[in-house]
Amino acid sequence: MPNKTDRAGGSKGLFAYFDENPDEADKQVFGRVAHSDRRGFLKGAGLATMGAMLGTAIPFHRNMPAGFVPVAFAQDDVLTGKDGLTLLNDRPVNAETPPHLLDAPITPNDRFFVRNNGTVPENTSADGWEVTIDGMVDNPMTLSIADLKEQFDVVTMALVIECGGNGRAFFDPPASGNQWTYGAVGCAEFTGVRLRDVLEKAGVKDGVVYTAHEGADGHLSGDAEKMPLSRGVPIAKALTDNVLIAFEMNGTELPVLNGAPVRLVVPGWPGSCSQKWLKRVWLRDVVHDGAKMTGTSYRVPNHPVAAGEEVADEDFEIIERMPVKSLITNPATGSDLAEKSVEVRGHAWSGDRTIEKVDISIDFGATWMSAELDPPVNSGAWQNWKKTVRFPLAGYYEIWSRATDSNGVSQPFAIAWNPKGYLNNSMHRVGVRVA
Ligand SMILES: Nc1nc2c(c(=O)[nH]1)N[C@H]1C(S)=C(S)[C@@H](COP(=O)(O)O)O[C@H]1N2
Ligand SMILES: [Mo]
Repeated sequence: MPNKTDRAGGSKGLFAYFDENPDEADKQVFGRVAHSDRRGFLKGAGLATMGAMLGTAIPFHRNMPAGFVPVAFAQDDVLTGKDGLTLLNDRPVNAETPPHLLDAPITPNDRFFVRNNGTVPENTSADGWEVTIDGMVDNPMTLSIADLKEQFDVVTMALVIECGGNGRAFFDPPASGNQWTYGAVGCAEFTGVRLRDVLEKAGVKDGVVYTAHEGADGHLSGDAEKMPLSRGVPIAKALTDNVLIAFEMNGTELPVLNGAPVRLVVPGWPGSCSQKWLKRVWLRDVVHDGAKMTGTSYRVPNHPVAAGEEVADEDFEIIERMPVKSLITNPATGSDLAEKSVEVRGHAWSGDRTIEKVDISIDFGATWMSAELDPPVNSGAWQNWKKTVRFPLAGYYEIWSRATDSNGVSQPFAIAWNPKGYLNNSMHRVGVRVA
């Protein structure tokens, strides 16, 4: 098997290469231009060539999601330690989890999605790693991971991280960026110390407005002066008691792709607030203006806009809490069900709020049934729900789920369009055939 990364555009990454110059990329990867579709095999065309590369046919190719790259291809090395994730981009690495692989109440490390904006740091060893707390504090501090463990209460909490762009794939007109469908979300048990305790020890000065987070990852350009991502949160959010500086995930060290050896976890807010490979938390007297804090990044219009409408820069506001949402993790979409009844299961979450109810429909929303809903195991965790559903006849059904949160807000049928495709919390629909 040739080394695709070297042959197809060096450090650029296969996906970028196919986007920019599909014909040339096809030629380099396959030795000729793939038939028909100019977008190359990664976009779902060129299955014949994909099969040829594998040296065999792909009988179930119809089940392969768009953008899916067989793990047998060289790119699997960018997803080391991950199981069944769909790679959306290889540089930076972005991979989501198919909903049925998120069925467990706690997302295992090998199924936790990956959203990188830059390159993974070369050294992610806990030895010698330090996190600096500075800016508007009385006592700036530099702490090793051992210091964090010794000087502060160590807590374990189940916390949801969801990318602000989860669901972007369904926007029309399309929004640029990673085409996440459902799986840029997970809920893992994180162990760490409360950011609040650390900030209080450092002494938060009057007049602090915002945190600014910095990580050790590199900018894609290779420019050491540039950061791929540096976001922050209002100081009040940083001081809530479920915001962690985490050094373990599900009882073991963090996977490198998920921010080893230490990351922030800011549950309920866009995943981009949860800085990975954390090096610094800087307290500022202004709203942080780091990489991906300004322009259209993680910002949405402050008034309703029509699909495709241009929005002026001053009309954007920073996304804070994530909206109410639910996910059906059983059955998997496309399933053939042998029985006329099935246990429908999934999770639901809503930013800083709790979920009050989850309703299920199998008749395209005409009637709804309440699911059994568990309370969150702690604030910031998603809630598990289940409902055994009986289908009256054989045939095709869609199972829809709709969560309602503690403020009485439910998921919409349709997406409120915004230019960068954030915050799509429309109902999850799963299609099944009943025998
Ligand atoms: N240092 C750093 N932290 C980061 C990012 C990044 O690119 N660099 N991506 C952010 C974004 S946009 C998201 S959605 C989450 C994803 O966390 P995960 O990759 O562990 O799933 O990490 C956030 N933290
Ligand atoms: Mo994100």
